[in-house]
Parts: sequence; C-alpha cells; structure tokens
Amino acid sequence: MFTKAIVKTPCQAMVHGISAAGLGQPNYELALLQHQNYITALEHCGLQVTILPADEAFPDSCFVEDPAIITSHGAIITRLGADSRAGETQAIEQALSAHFSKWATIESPGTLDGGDVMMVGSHFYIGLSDRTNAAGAQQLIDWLRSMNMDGSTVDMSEMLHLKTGVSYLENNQLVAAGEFVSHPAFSEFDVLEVLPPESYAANCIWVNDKVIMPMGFPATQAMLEHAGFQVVLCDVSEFQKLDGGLSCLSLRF
Ligand code: CIR
Repeated sequence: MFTKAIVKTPCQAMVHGISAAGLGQPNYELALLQHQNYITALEHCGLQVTILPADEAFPDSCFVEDPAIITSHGAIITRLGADSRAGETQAIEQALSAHFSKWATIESPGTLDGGDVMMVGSHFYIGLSDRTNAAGAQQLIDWLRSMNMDGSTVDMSEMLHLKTGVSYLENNQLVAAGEFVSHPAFSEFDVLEVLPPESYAANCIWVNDKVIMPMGFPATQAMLEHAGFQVVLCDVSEFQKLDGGLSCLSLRF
C-alpha cells in the first residue's frame, strides 16, 4: 500500500518541454487544472500529496517520476538522460530528504530516468531506452542487490520510457502495449493487451487497489474494469503532448 505522493506544479515553460508526440503545444491553464485533478485522484486513492512549487528553469520538471526512484529500502536520485533535465534532481533530493535517510545516486557515465524503472515487489525492471544506458542500469542493479532487492534490464526500441508502454497492476498482472505485449522479459506475467489506438493508456498506475488511468481510452477502461479493477479516470491530455503519462507525474511511496 502507498500512503504518500510527491508532485510538482507544472511551470509556464512546460509549453517548451521536450516532445516528439506531434500533438501541439500544451495549454498551460488546462495543464494546471488537469494537474489539480490528478492530485485529487491520488488523494481519492488515500494518498497524502506533497506539492512542490513550479520551477521555471526546468520545463519538464512536473514529471517527477524521472529524477528519483523510491524503494522500500531507500531512494535513488537518478542522472537524467536529457541534458535539459539534469538540474531537476536538486529539488527532488531536497523533498525526499524529509522522508528517507538512505540514499544512492546514479553517477556518470550512467544515465537513468525513473520512467524506465518498473517495480514488481522487490524486483525492478529497467528499460534500456534513449534515456537510460547500461551503466546507469548496472549501478541501480548493484545498489538494489546491496539492499537485498534485485533488478534486470529490458531491451526496448519503440517507446520513450519503459513505463510509457507497460505498467504493473499487482497480482502478477501487467497492462502492456506495443513492443512490451509479447516481450520475453515479461513472459511470466498475465498480460492485459492495450491495442494500438489506445497505446497511451498502457501507462496507468495501481494505487491501493484502484487503477488511475487516462481519460479517453474506452476499450482499455472496459478491459480493466472487466478484469476487476476499480478505475479512476484522469484527463492528462496536456501532458500527453509532452510524451508524459500518468505515472510520470508523481512519486508514490
Ligand atoms: C521528457 O521527454 O523527458 C518529458 N517531456 C516527458 C517525460 C515523461 N516521463 C516519463 O515517461 N516517465
């Protein structure tokens, strides 16, 4: 069960965030409203939410999942794969210091984005993406092993981050799209397949027996409800324009 979450208010400069989506610039006012509704959804799932202030120096800084990874044995501050995001870790480190005393950091030449790391109990799957390299993944695996946890890498080529296309919904169940549907790394899981027109909905989050998923993906919603999940919908269209999903907008622990 999770009890807390950290989010960060989007800054006005988010309209210039990194994007390959081709969906146009986000509307800042709408993004703020959607972010507020996202916080309400987390609270509805029982989380106490800490809201960090906007930081105009970092257009993508509302995607707090990328600068840190949280485990039951402590937190890891990452080394972000995109140069423009490198300084985002400072504010996250400061916020996490209120909750964690054990630290690890990813060091050069390693790079690692939290969006590439999927927790399944005490095992962490690490996508080797354009943002996360083998050195970063190995540093994380070494630290996990030193803490009696474990990790393994996942080859990938299509998606921005691992969790762009796959999410763990507990009880051995994954929801997956594209290259992750039949990926050998996930052959032991029960995979709920998200079909191509709704691929974006493969990024959803399990929070205390509820699943928060993006609004506007009715086939995926019906599939999850049919599988027995209590679905909470959240419109995150303005963050989709920056290639960001629901999971990227919070750190949950
Ligand atoms: C980026 O390209 O870094 C941001 N525009 C989106 C980051 C989304 N984060 C995530 O998938 N974990």
